[in-house]
Amino acid sequence: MPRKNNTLNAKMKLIASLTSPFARKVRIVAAEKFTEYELIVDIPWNEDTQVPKYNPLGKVPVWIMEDGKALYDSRVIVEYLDSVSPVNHLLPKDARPRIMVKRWEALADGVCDAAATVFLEKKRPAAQQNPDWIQRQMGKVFAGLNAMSVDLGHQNYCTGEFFNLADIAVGCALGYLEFRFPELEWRRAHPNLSELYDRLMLRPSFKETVPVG
Ligand SMILES: N[C@@H](CCC(=O)N[C@@H](CS)C(=O)NCC(=O)O)C(=O)O
Repeated sequence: MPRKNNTLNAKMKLIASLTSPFARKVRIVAAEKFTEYELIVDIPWNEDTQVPKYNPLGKVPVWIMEDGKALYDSRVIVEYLDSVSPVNHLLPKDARPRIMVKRWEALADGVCDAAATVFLEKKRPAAQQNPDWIQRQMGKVFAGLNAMSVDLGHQNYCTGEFFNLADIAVGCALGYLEFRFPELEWRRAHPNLSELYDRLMLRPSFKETVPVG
C-alpha cells in the first residue's frame, strides 16, 4: 500500500487493523494523496496490542507523525493528510462545500459506529446479548443508509460530479456492511448506493483495502 511520496516524510506510520472501516478511510485517503507511510497492523482487541500507548482511547486508526506525535481519530487524520499535501484535494477549501463533505463523513462514520456496535454485541454469549440495543443500533444503520441514498439521488458521487472524502467515507461504510453483514440487503434496497460502491471499487485505493480478517 505505501506509495510514492510527494511532500511528506517516509517515517510516518499508520497503526490500523485490516477490518476497521475508519482505518480503511485513512488508507484510501493516503493512497489517493500518494502519501507514503509504514502500515503497522495492530488489533486493538488483542491482549498484546500497543494501541493504548499511542491513543489513550485504545482505538485504531492512529497516525504517527514524523516527530512521533500521534494523531487520532480518523477524521482528524484524513483532514491532516489532505491539508499537508497539495495532491488530489479531497476536501473543498470553501466553508459551505467543505462542511457538506464532513457532514457526509459524519453520517458514514455514524453508520460504521452503529454497525460495529452490533457486530460486537453479537459476539457476546447469546444470553448476554440485548436485542433492544441491537435493534436500536440497526435502526441507525438503516436510517443512515436511507439518508445516504436520498442525498446521493442520481448523482455519480456524493456531492455531485467529483470524487472526494464524502465518497471515501460512504464507500468504507458500505464495504464494512458488505463484510460484516452480508445478509443485509442494502444493495437491493438502495441501487444507487450499490452503483456508487461498484464505481468506487474500480479505484486501486478501494480495491487494495477491501476488509479482510
Ligand atoms: N471515531 C473513531 C472510531 C475508531 C474505532 O471505533 N475503531 C475501532 C475499530 S473499527 C476500535 O479501534 N475499537 C477498539 C475499542 O473500541 O476498544 C475514528 O474515526 O477513528
